[in-house]
Amino acid sequence: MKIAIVCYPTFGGSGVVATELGIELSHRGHEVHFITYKQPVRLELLNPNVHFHEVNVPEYPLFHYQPYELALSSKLVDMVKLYKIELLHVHYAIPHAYAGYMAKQMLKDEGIHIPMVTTLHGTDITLVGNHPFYKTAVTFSINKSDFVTSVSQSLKDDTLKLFNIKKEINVIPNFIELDKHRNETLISCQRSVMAKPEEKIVTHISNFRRVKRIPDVIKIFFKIQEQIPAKLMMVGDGPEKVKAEILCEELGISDKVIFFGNSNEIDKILSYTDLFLLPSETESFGLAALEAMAWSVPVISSNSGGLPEVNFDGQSGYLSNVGNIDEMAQNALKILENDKTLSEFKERALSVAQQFDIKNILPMYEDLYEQALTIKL
Ligand code: GMT
Repeated sequence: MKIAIVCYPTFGGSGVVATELGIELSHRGHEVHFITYKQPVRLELLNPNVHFHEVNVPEYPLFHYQPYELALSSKLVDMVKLYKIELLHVHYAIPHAYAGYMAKQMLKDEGIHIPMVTTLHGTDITLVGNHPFYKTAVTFSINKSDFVTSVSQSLKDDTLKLFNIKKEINVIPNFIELDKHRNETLISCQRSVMAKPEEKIVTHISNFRRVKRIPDVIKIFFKIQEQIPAKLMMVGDGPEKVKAEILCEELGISDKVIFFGNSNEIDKILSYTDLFLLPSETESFGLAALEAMAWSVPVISSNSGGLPEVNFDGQSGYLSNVGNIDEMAQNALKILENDKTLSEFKERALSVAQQFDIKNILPMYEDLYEQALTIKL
């Protein structure tokens, strides 16, 4: 099958999911065309089934806002015609479903019918898409998609609650490539760079936006390090990072916290991590938690959104109400203080992650694509 994938190519979870999906589809013989404004971070281009087409948005002084949707829909039309692409898969509704619909209409005018699958990821529904300034167009473009998927049941429920959706929403959870984790060689990374042998390693990875509740991460860690020797790895970058550094200084724990910024060495960091913290305000899925679990890392998270669908309470970690820092710290210590308990949690975290192995999830997308190709447009 010839598939075009549209996504945000940056460090966000939706771009990671779209890229990993495209790569795996290419390994299974599909021809995959990434149509994005930059090369996706995890994309491997030395693969004959993977193509990358850059969406350029030329600047012009008249434009206060650059017309990205226009450039994207134009590029989609041109690439569909040039490569005889059979299906569009757009990730993140805003504005990709809208641009995809425009491309479909332009192609229809030329007698080319192409189905579009839209995957909803989270903030395109819960934070941004729901804004009154976007809602009309987001509702329209979801309803105009031929197939709609959401990454969790919780996101599906939110979508149906917040928008007037007439389409069936198929839940296809995010996934992880477990083989990659097993085969990874870690020789170049030394645990000693991060912590002393007696110190437990606690990690948080995100885009440091308010929704991640970064101050909670620091405060939970503060309570952990009061009881046991520990270090905190803060991986990622975003608006809350400077405030987080200041909070560490105020709490007198700067020497116990390493801020990595955006890192390409996430796997190495996770391979030495003992506990992952994700106390988010909301999280449609929590891909970062799953990535940690794939490295046998238990997770302390909030119980909001789709997190209970990924992090199983008492098995792969613990869940608490948003903002309940005391309980999260107590649960963290319950896991970390005893080596036997820690190793049991590590084992179970991996076994929960195995349920989300790409091998189990990818056929769900392939089935949907097959159905999409057979519908009358
Ligand atoms: O909001 C973000 O953190 C980024 C966003 C994205 O689109 O990159 O993440 C959302 O999609 C991820 C991949 O499906 C999910 O794992 C995240 O839970 C979700 N974020 C939120 O719902 C806050």
